[in-house]
Amino acid sequence: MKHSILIHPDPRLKKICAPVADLSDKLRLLADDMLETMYAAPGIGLAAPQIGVMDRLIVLDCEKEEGVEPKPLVMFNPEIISASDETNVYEEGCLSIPEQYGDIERPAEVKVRWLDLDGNLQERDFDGLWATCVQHEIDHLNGKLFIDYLKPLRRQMITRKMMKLKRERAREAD
Ligand code: K1U
Ligand code: ZN
Repeated sequence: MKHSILIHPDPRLKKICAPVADLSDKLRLLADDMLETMYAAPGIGLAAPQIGVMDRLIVLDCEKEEGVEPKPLVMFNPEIISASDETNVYEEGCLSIPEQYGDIERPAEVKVRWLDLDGNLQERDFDGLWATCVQHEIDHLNGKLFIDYLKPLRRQMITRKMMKLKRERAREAD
């Protein structure tokens, strides 16, 4: 089932999410729903709080080449266990902040540990867009948005635009 994506500002996008204690079929179904929601958006990542679920769960698929098999990843309780000194700047977007972009500097390579759908611990190095995306999604679990890295004035401008967008969408739904 496809879910609707929360738009900034929303208090749920500012909260720290709780670790997942036990993997259940309900959580596996939620991960499936999140992948469906991400692909439909379309996006390359999605974090549970973006659909109003305050669990530490993210999904991502940064394989953008057409005709190539999708490479979905589902991560419960993801943790960055090391990060490179070398950094990368990428023009990031966010499904919770539609049509707004910003150049964000982050570590170029990260090692991430997480629980997979079978409850097995996984560890893998990410670079390129995968590294940027996994850091962006883990930030969501800690109530952090890419605009929090921007200068206050730019952040305020984007927030005002989003408030206007939400008012317009609410009026259309009436
Ligand atoms: O978390 C999110 O809001 C999803 C976001 C992830 C992200 C994008 C760019 C850099 C870091 C993290 C998106 O997927 S925005 C949409 C997007 O980037 C995209 C959509 C379709 C094709 C390719 C990219
Ligand atoms: Zn985002």
